[in-house]
Amino acid sequence: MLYEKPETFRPQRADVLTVTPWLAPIIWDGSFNRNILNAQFHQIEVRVGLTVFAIKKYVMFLQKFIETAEQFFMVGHKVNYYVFTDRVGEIPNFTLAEGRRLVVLEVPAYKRWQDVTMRRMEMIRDFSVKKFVGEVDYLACVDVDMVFLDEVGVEILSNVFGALHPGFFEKQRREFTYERRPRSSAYIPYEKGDFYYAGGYFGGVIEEVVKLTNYCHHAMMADKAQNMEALWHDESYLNKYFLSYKPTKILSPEYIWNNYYGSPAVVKTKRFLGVDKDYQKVRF
Ligand code: UD2
Repeated sequence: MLYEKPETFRPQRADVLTVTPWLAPIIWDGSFNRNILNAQFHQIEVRVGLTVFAIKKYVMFLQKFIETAEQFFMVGHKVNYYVFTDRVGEIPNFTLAEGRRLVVLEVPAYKRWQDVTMRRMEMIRDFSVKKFVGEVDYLACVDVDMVFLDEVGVEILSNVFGALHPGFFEKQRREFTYERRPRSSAYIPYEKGDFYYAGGYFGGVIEEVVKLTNYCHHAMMADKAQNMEALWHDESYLNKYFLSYKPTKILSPEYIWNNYYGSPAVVKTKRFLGVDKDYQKVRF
């Protein structure tokens, strides 16, 4: 394969931070060569699992999610879609490309929407240990009310990764909506914090995903035992986890955009976009 030599004195992106102080790359468009990465990951025949929850009415988002994932997610690689749902009978049939399969996992539906989103941690942990570990090398765990608009490939893969929340990547520490009550297990004081990570995107090798989800689930249960729930639910606990256990790769907000935040110049492509939804209608 032929490609341009990397130039020591010419950064690939000079307008954004592309590496953290703990030396984790931050993935922005133009900062990597997908062909080089694909060749590396084909050599190890990487297998990627994509977990997604379609509980109750959210099953309506699955069709577009999978159709667009077939166009843009890990094209050319082995992919297992793991669909967690309480409505097995409503999962449409999909025609998938070679090397890709969809696995439906029947799980209970919690009554409150907050519990639906938070309990994802426990379910991902449990299925990782009993199933995913033997089937895939990496997991990416995302929201379902999303569509892929551009390529999301092996550049996202790393030991443990998170994504910058589109609403906060330009903000200061004090403006992050971390949980600020010291009693909560998700508590982060105002003088701490690196980034504000989106709840709807994390992943890594199975062992790391088990560590992350187990930590978050236990933190949630500890809060529940004292009648507390962190401000932004699973997202708050995820942010707490990443403060102590730094991600080894961070995805720019291209990977979890929402048009509510407009189109800033640094975001050169919107790879994965939130679908507008009427919260009242879909959650209740
Ligand atoms: C944000 C986060 C989300 C979570 C939540 C916590 C992003 C893009 N999203 O989204 O990950 O941290 O805040 O408050 O960062 N779900 C169902 N059925 C339901 C309710 C939820 O399947 O009845 C699943 C579904 O996969 C959905 C996810 O839970 O995508 C998160 O719920 P949401 O999309 O309603 O949360 P939202 O938009 O507040």
